[in-house]
Amino acid sequence: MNSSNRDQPFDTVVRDARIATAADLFTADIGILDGAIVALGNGLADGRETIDARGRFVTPGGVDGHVHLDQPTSDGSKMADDFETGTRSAACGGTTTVIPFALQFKGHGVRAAVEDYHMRAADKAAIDYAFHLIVSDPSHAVVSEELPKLIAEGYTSIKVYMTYDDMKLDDRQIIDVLACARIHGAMTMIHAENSDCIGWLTERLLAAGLSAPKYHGASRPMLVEREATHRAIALSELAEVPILIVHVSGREAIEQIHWARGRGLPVFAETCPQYLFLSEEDLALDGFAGAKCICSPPPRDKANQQAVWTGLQNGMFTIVSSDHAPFNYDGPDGKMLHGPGSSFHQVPNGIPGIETRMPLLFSEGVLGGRIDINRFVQLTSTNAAKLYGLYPRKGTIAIGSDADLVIWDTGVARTIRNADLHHAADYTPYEGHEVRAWPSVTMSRGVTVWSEGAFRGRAGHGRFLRCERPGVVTSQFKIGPATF
Ligand code: DUC
Ligand code: ZN
Ligand code: ZN
Repeated sequence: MNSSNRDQPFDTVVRDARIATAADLFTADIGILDGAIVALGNGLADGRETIDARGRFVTPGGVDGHVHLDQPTSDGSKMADDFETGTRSAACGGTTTVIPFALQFKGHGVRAAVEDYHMRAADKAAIDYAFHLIVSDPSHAVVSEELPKLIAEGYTSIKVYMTYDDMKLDDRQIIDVLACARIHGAMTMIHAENSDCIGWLTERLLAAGLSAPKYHGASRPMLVEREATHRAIALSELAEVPILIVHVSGREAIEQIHWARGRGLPVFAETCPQYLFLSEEDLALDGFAGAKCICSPPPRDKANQQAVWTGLQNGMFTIVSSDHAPFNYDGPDGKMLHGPGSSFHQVPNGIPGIETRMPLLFSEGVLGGRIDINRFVQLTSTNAAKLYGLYPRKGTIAIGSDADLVIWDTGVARTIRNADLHHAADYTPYEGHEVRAWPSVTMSRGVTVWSEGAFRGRAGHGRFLRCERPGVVTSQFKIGPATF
């Protein structure tokens, strides 16, 4: 890095970058002014700062479309990361935009959740952020008044749950939300697991004295996810609106998505690193340690891991998100909320992974020869920006886009250690995994937030992003009064 005088056309020039977008790979200089990319070309004049990227891949900053930060819970647990630590960790792993969830509590409004969530984020985020809305109580007032206004204001994605007593919707309620999403132009994300099957299986496991963390997997087998995935698809077909099935864990759910696409239905799919890099063996670790990997759906067997990799290769998956849902392992408000050795069904669901998402996929996906770098960019950045109405401001390297960039270091093997990560959780499920790629530099709107192995950003740099109505929704259906 070197500095020159102030009479420069650019604040920063990233020189000789091997630029990878969702479609292209080419070498050029990137000229940055006022936080945006203003020039791409060879032999650009120096900027006030020049960064030599010769021989290195430069990708758009990651858009992590599924993270939970400082999300209130109803069971007394507490997320380890707030907006400050969560976005710091994201930046250090190459992510420059996060989309966490403003959660509606039953009996309360969605707007109240949004206002509360803005207070949690303000002055804390180190990178840019938008909000999804979790709708747990789709009353008439919510679907006919609150959601339409919120969608128009830039909250254009909604998550609904088919399980968890405090959040689940029945089929009729899901249809109400989907119809609202269709009319007003929002993307609906669906957590697809059959709640009654999980309840029945859990009761039987506990009655048999089977309560160790590994039985979390037995309480939520693929059938449970497969049935709910199929039902979610059917409901979206009825409402004639695109959906995204989130955190898809294996073959049987993938088969349902494949089936839906064969019918021409606009069904999108997300998977997460835990379904590529963790398995049921991690849930079965000695003692209570398997609780570190309790998330839903659970990590499956190795054959399912392979099915998920194949889905990344053949286009079945649209995005790879972290589903960062950080709870400490030790302590009274995390995985041990009900004490060490508590039953699997009392353990808070979720694992940390916001910082490791991009390096793991670059390393095992791109450098491991499973996907090319364009597919990596699609899965980690571009497609999320498109699904959630942030493209082309985010998710690409183009003139006019925000200068959110990652310069990759692909030369050095590195072992993931929680001590080296920047989240506030007291463990990583990827402890000991070796990666061969890590961001050398992360830039958020032209500002270096990670370089030379240190966080260089600041709390409060991150801005709230109002999302456009996603093109994949509005291009399919005319926004306007319902046709039925
Ligand atoms: N679903 C999520 O999306 N995140 C954490 C837990 C869950 O069930
Ligand atoms: Zn979920
Ligand atoms: Zn989640």
